[in-house]
Amino acid sequence: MNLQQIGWSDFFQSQLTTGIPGRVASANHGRFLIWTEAGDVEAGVTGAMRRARGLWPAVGDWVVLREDGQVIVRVLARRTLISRKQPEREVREQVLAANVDVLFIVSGLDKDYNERRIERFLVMAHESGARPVVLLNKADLAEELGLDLAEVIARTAQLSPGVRVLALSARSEHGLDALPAELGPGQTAALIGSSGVGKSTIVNRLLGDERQSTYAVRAADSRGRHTTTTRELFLMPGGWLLMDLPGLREVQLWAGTGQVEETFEDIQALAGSCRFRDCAHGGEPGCAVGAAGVEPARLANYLKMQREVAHLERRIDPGQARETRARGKARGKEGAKPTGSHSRREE
Ligand SMILES: Nc1nc2c(ncn2[C@@H]2O[C@H](COP(=O)(O)OP(=O)(O)OP(=O)(O)O)[C@@H](O)[C@H]2O)c(=O)[nH]1
Ligand SMILES: [Mg+2]
Ligand SMILES: [Zn+2]
Repeated sequence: MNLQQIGWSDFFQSQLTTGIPGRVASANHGRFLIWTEAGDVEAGVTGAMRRARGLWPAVGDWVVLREDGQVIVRVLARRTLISRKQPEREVREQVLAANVDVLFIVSGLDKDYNERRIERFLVMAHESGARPVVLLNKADLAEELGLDLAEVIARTAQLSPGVRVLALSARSEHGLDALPAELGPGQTAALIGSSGVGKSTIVNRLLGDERQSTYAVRAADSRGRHTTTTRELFLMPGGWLLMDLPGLREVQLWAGTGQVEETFEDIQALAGSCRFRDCAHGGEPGCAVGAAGVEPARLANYLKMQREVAHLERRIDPGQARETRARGKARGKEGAKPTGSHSRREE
């Protein structure tokens, strides 16, 4: 395997001194499948990593293996990092995937479609450094549900200025070829979204092979059954990479106020013209956001996420806060603490 074909670049080369470079293709309870120039190897981590010193490898990471190829000794600094706050009350980062170029935010055009959830994933993408593309899957069901497809696409595109939106049906394969077109050779995409939106079906159809298990959603609410339980990277025909992720039940943000502002750039720009500097955009006189007629539910979600990340920034310990900021723009900086998230299911 040629390393460039699986995402290797000067950014990683410049960090390498000794050892064998490889990319983490999957992880399973502290054992990792690593793609190297010489082929696939299965490796563990050093004792120091286990004692939580040094980054814990995530799927998509570039790592350095000891000369015998058995042990990961180092995780190279990441270009991008997709993470969220762990679902429990504990204030910790949970890393989902590393070095992703394009984040496909998948939503089903059934009862799953939820604009507020898409906005949340968009903030997550802005924090990660990956480019978001919204995939509206199950387009074959839109008509059945009385949805005007063109109208839904247009609405979704207005959730965040400049965001790309693609409608497709993995089932009929209609619109599927627009996905590879979003990526260059050796680039990596990941599929994120709630359970049952069709992420694994998309992987299977693009691979032309039923590699991932899929399972029907509940008819009453279109909810999936958390069929995929591990993160895995696939080499796609055409020379790009695609990561399937388990469905997320809850998306608590691990982001800063800057990323919320970036996602809602239009609201942010309007806010600069409000009469009061500390305008809460809740009906104050001279509020430019109110005057512009921003959709109330969208505005409410913006304000809610602003409060959420401001609260997070106050609660994370100073060390973690520094890392969050360091990663914000200067992608490449080592950003994550080992979270032990490798053995968790994301529910
Ligand atoms: N009608 C329709 N059904 C689809 C489409 N894509 C996927 N499905 C169905 O949706 C169900 C869930 O698909 P999965 O691929 O397992 O969903 P997932 O997002 O991987 O779910 P998790 O692994 O649980 O996160 C399956 O029954 C699929 O056949 C589509 O384009 N149209
Ligand atoms: Mg799946
Ligand atoms: Zn205002």
